[in-house]
Amino acid sequence: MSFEKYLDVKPEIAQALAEGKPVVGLESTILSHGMPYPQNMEFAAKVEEIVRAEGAVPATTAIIGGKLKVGLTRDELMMMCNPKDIGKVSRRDVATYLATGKTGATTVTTTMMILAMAGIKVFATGGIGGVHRHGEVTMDISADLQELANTPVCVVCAGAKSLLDIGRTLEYLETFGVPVLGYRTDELPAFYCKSSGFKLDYRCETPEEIAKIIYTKWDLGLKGGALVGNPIPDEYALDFDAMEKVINEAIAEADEKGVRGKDITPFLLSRIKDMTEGVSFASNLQLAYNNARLASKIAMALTKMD
Ligand code: PSU
Ligand code: MN
Repeated sequence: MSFEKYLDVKPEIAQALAEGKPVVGLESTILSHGMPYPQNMEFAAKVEEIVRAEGAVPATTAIIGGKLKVGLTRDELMMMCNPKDIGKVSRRDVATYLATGKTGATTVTTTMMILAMAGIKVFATGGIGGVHRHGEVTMDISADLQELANTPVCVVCAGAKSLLDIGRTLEYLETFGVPVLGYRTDELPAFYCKSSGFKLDYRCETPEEIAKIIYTKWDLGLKGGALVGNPIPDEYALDFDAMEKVINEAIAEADEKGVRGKDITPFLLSRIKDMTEGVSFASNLQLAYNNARLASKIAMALTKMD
């Protein structure tokens, strides 16, 4: 057994890690299945630039040619933006994609897996998966939550969309021992909206405070990751009730069409974008940039503790 032979770490990233410099992981499902083509191409390049501007090295992950890629070339990055023939890869799919050489975009789950193998501790995304509404009946619970329970990566997100059952998502994380930290907020943010109505137990005011908590967790030998909820900047935040209406409509449409399993999240994301005529997409971009900035600062603070 050895995962190293499957791992392909870009030289720039390997060097940064060897020198103890900050590296920030980024996922590719947000490109392939979370954002529309071709607008996602601009996002893919810009989010990496933002990490660099903060003084960290970006590491976007994907599965390409039988390898777990840590860091993509410009061409690979652009290839991941065109969802044709690119699968959405969760933990259960990894071995199949590696063994068959298929190209796969990594979700929060698989990005965490690959980052942990490479020794990267901080990861910026948009929103995580969670317990779906009526998840207590359908058992549709994102593998992202189990990964947070088991894999030592700190995930910076803008909370979870209210297309999920946010309350049950937090209950699940509590059961599995995942710290959820609010960055300058008392509530878990709801992606496009600054607050969800669900209180968090911990509010942190600085990236250093967050770094100290996760450092301590791992120093103790506790397994698993941590989740940071970073609210969308004021100027891009959308109205909760207005979004709720759109989301309810999108869910009803998914039910009617019988959309199931791993197709649900991408279906809802794309319907929400169309129904809000792109306003929600502009917010989506900004919250992801905002998370990349905070993740870079946390990664920087962590390098000073190690
Ligand atoms: N939520 C978003 N945008 C996304 C995703 C979730 O707002 O792009 C993606 C992430 O890659 C996440 C995945 O890990 O969807 C969760 O999918 P599922 O619900 O099938 O577990
Ligand atoms: Mn699911």
